[in-house]
Amino acid sequence: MRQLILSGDWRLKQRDPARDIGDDCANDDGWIPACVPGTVHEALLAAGRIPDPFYGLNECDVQWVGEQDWLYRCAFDVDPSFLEAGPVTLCCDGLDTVATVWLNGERVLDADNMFVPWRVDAGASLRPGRNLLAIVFESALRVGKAREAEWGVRAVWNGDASRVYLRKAQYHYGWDWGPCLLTVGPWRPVRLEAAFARIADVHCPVDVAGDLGSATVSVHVTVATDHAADGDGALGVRLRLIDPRGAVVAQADMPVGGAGEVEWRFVVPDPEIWWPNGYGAQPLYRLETTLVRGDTALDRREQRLGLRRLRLLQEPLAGEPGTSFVFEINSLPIFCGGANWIPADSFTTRLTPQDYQTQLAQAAAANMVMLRVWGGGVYEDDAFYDGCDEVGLLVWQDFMFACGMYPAHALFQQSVRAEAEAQVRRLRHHACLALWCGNNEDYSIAQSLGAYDAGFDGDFSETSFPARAIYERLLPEVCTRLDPTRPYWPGSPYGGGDTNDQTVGDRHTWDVWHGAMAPYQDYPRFEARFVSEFGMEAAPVRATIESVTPPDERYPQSRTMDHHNKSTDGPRRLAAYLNDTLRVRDTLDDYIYATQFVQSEALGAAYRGWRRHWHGPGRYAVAGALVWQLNDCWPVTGWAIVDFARRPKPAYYTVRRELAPLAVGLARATKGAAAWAVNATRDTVEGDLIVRGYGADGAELFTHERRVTLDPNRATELGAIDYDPTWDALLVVAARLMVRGEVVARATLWAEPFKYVTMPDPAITLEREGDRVRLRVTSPAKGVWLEAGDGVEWSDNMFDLLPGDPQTVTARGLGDQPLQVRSLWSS
Ligand code: BMA
Repeated sequence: MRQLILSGDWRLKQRDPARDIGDDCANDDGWIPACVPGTVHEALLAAGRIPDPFYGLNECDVQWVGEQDWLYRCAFDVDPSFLEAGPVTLCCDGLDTVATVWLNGERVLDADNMFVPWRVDAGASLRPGRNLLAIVFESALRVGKAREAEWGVRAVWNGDASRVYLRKAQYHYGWDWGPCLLTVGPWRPVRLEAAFARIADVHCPVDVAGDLGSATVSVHVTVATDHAADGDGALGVRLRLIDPRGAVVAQADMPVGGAGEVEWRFVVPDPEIWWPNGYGAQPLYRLETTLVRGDTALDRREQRLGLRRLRLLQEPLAGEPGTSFVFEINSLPIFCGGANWIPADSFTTRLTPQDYQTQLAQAAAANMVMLRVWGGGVYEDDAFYDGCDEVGLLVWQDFMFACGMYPAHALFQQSVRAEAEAQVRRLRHHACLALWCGNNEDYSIAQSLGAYDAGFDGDFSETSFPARAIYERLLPEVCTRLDPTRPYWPGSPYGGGDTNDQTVGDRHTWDVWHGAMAPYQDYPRFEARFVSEFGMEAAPVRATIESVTPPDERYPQSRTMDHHNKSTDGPRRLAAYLNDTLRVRDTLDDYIYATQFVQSEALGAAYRGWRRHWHGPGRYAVAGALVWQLNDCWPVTGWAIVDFARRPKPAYYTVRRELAPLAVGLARATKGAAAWAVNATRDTVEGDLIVRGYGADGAELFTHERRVTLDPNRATELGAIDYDPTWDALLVVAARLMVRGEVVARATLWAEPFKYVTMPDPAITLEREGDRVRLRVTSPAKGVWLEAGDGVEWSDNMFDLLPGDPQTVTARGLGDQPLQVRSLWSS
């Protein structure tokens, strides 16, 4: 197979509807250079035709871009030898979204799904020498509105309602954390393929035995041939399975039969097993598939395979109603601490493999085990899934539907089927992929409209929730047929008669922040079998704010700050949580710290409270917690724990501590406090629990010490810490879990709310030695936040410091940079 990637001389201009396409292409006015893959906004930005949409209020000034049609053109040369290499196919791997493609004036493709890789025969239109490819992109907004006018207005949360009619990334329409930037463009490569025969598909499901003693890789290769080339030597497929060190562990050579299907089964004894982050290594085998004719290799595919065993267990629980929702990997139940992932930029074509590596490394370093690719974004780039395979992050993969009452008419379903088949085929070989999920919150919005009758199982097209035909019929059929080894889940949240059921399936716990705006301290009681969303807003890191905020707008309630908080009543809800928790101050730095403090406390309470319910076999009452959200697509005050500039917010470190293999927890109890610890390792851990009570002046009021045994892979209750909870003098109770003399985990329980506590400045003292910083205090310090320049990797941050328990953090890259330290009561 020969390939010609059309990434060279692309031009772009606004389409002139008064001209026919030929004239418009020929007319030299108005063209600007364009990158492919890329988007119109990026080209206009590069040409200085629009301001940076992220800066200030500029988003409002660039909406016209989404209302226009745009014309791309690319002139390219084809060598005659290319045409001799076989029939030529034009491949448009991703067109956003409603596009018409013209090759030398011939209309060769009508596309209207951003998630479908389009392939059309280019033979008749292509010629040796100079060729012209033109792509017209229609305004998604206009097309959506037209379909809405024809098919009816449908309900949505977030963005313009017409979005449900377009198979386009839904967050482009604006979301409660993102700007409305209705991009258009070839967001994936455009290329020509010439081949008489090629590898059309390789399916290689892996089956690992329960005892992990062997693995079977069943390989199904589909070869597409053009019989014009028959006769000069038989077609064959060579398979090679290569171990993580590069040694060929098995190979096979097979002739390609008439149907073009080839099957082979490799059995790997004592396989190197792929484990999620924190549970072992992520060895990756390589499966090489080569299409040969005689000694000539015609085409080649390589896939990296992690050999692991995956099950989703929904079983009765001892002493609890409902059923569990446990991901079992390699016969080991795994508590899935992690986060929701959204597209890491409004313009994903700007992202580099390095961007993905950085963010995935941040997630893995935070002891996360799972990321959920959320249904309002995109099926991510290969670099994302490759990265998750490499660092051991399991992926909960939504199909791209979010917060809407989607149509389900035949044309729409046809488009969705093509999309689902293409994406399942593309992603199914990844070891990281743990679950296919039908949509995000479409059952929630349907339920809120009274349109969801869980018991109904008839013809959904006759109901006011026709999209069930997609989530409960179309998508499961595609997944079962093309990827039978992986579980499918109809939606998130889903399970039981009520999408908010706490005893079955997954749940979006928004009782805190949305809905009742419950205090974050109540998070533990909003547990569920699997919490797939929850969150608290916080401002980004100051440097990120400054990157998009004019100097005179750098105060908490400025128009620009409000514009960069997209949540419904976002600034008001934040103000409420700040008011409930802290003494409000008015500088931007105080506001940033205060919002980040509350986010840190809130997420800590949630993870700590829910992981306590990971009680062991038959009692995994809460088996996962995925925070909304890991990342951002632009600079914004929002739920992310790592801001758009990849700068971790304080909550990032709190999450990391709460998801550490060993963690300890304290909670108020009638006669003092209750303590527990989590041991996520596969070994029993012997240690010491030391619990001290301190007064505001740092005086030690009591100490409890006890030997503890922590069984593997569960939370263990460590009993009561008795003290008089009304003891005014008592400010904070602090627990340390010690193993072999080392502190492996800490927890604190403070008198709350913090706004009622008057404290002296804790006078934090720092000793620096290279990249190590040792901190100590004489009186309790809450929320110690260390800051220096970019690029410093903190081993820990945003922690509490107690007298007699100094802490040392490593700050890789700190060098002799100035260091700021602040805490809740430091002036
Ligand atoms: C859930 C998510 C997103 C949303 C978030 C915060 O609804 O699925 O749609 O951004 O909550 O409101």
